[in-house]
Formats: sequence, C-alpha cells, structure tokens
Amino acid sequence: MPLSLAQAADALDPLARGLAGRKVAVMGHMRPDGDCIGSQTALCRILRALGADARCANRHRPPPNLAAYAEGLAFDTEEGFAARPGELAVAVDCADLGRIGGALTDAYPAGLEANIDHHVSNTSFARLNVMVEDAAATCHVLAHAALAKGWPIDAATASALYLGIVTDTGSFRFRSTSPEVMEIAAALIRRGASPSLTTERVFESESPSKFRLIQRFLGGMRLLENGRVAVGEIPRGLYEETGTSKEDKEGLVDFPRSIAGVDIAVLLEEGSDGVKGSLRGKNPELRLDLLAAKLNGGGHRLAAGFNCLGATLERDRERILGTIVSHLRERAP
Ligand SMILES: [Mn+2]
Repeated sequence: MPLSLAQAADALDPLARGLAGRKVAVMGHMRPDGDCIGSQTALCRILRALGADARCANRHRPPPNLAAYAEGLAFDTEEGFAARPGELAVAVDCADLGRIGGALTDAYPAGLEANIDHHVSNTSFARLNVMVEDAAATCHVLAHAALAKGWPIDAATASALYLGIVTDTGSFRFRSTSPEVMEIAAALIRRGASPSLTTERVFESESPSKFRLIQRFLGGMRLLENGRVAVGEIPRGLYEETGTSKEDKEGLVDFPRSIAGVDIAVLLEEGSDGVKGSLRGKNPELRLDLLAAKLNGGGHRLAAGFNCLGATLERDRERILGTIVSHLRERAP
C-alpha cells in the first residue's frame, strides 16, 4: 500500500535503528542512475552512522559521473557476490526483484528485509515495504525520514540525498518538484550538499565519445503521430562505434521529450538480448507505466521503461511503436 512521507518515516525509523549491530547490504537496481546511487550510498552511510555494518551492492558499478558518491564505502558488484554470514538485504529505488537481478538476490534465500521505493509499479517484494508513490525520488523518501527522525546526515550523506532528488526531478523541472521537495533540498544544502558541484559532477562531465553518441542519436530522431511521439534509437553496435557504453544512455531521452507538442518521448535501445525502451511524458493522464506494462515493463506515470526480450529493431520496431501510438490514441485522442 502506498504511504505518505510521514508514514514512511515512521516505518523506516525502527528499521534503520534496529539494524544497529547487524550486517546489511543496501541494494539498488542494475545500471544505476542518480537516485539509485544517491539512495544506496546515503542509506549505507546513515546505517553505518547508526551502528550497522553496511555496504552497497549493485549488479553494476556506479557510472563514472556518479562514482564520487560511493567513495569511502564498500560498493560490491555481481562479480563474485556472496552474502556475509547473517547479513540482511535492503533494496532502494527498485520496483521489483528483477531490477536488482538474481546474481544478488539469490544470495539471500530468506528474502529481502526491506524495500524502499517510489515506483507506482512496486511489487512489495520484501518483508517491510515502504513505497511512497507521491515522492519525487527514493532519496526524497530517505531525506524526509532522515530529517524527521534525526538520523545522522553529514555533508557526504546530504550530497548523496540531494543527488537523487536533482536527477529524478530533472534538476527541479518535473511535475514532482513541489514546495516540500524544495524545502528538503534547502535543508540538504544547509547540511553540505552543493548544487553547483552536483551540476558539474553529474551534468557537465560528459566525455567526447558521449558527444558523438548524442550526435548520432539526434541524427536519427523522428516524429510520429503528428509530432506527438518522438523516437530516437540506439541500434546495436552504436556504443562500440562511438566509443561509449550503456551508461552513456543516461539523459538521451530528454532530447525527444524537450520538443514542443511531444506527448511521449521514446528511446529504443537494441542489444544482443532484445530491445529496451525508455518512455518519458509530460501528461500524467497518459499513464506511461501502463503503456510500459504492455511491453513487459513498468515505472512511473511520466517515466517508464520496458524490455522486449529477443526483439530486434528491424523486425519489431513497427510493432513496438504501434503499441505506443495506440496507447496514446486510447488515453488522449
Ligand atoms: Mn528513483
């Protein structure tokens, strides 16, 4: 059941304090983004300060522009991953167990201790499930709880919490940017988060190869349905050609989203195992989470993703785009 931020803080406080003296793995979703790295590292730091022996675990390492946030913490990846004796696992920013990946979750046969998230599609997969549908970010849920319950917040923790809020609100541009979100951001800045350093680290540290990827992505972008759908693609091999990797995909879908009149922005990424899609919108009535569910995915009303296993762009592009266009016609003719 979705909770309010205050209810979430009440549920999280006994959890965080009760983990003192325990070994804990704070897990996030594969191919971690700013909110994932921010909530993993912030919660890990808070739990340590409260007396737990906490580490971060993610199938993939933090992308280069977010690596600084994991400094000083154990951040383990799927390579040789094992649970420590008696260790409990807590997931942040993960809508379901599949987002964490079996390489990590299989190490905890008794299941996960807690699941802290803000995705509407969250499947309540842990013993304690704390899902705040209205939260702008998982870091918003954690920051609210930390401030309300007096958890230790040093400058590095404040910076990590701020990171997740900045990235998931699109630098305070998306609908989720409420007065309350700004108040929490202000409280984090007072505790040492730096807006300018965050911008530099996260948004102004792109590589020249990323620039080549952006050029190619923009060159192939096109509009459908009288300009209401904008699609960009990353065909198989483009990462290799441009000297980039999957991590460089971050932020590309904001280009189609930025065009006037576009209701649904689509990024299609072709890999060896199928076609992954990212969906972004401006109108919550369009329910992109429901659209993604039709394509083996999920997410939020305005930001969702899907994964068409075994698909290729050449064979399945029209079917995938057809599903997107019919959804748009159904929800907002
Ligand atoms: Mn998030």
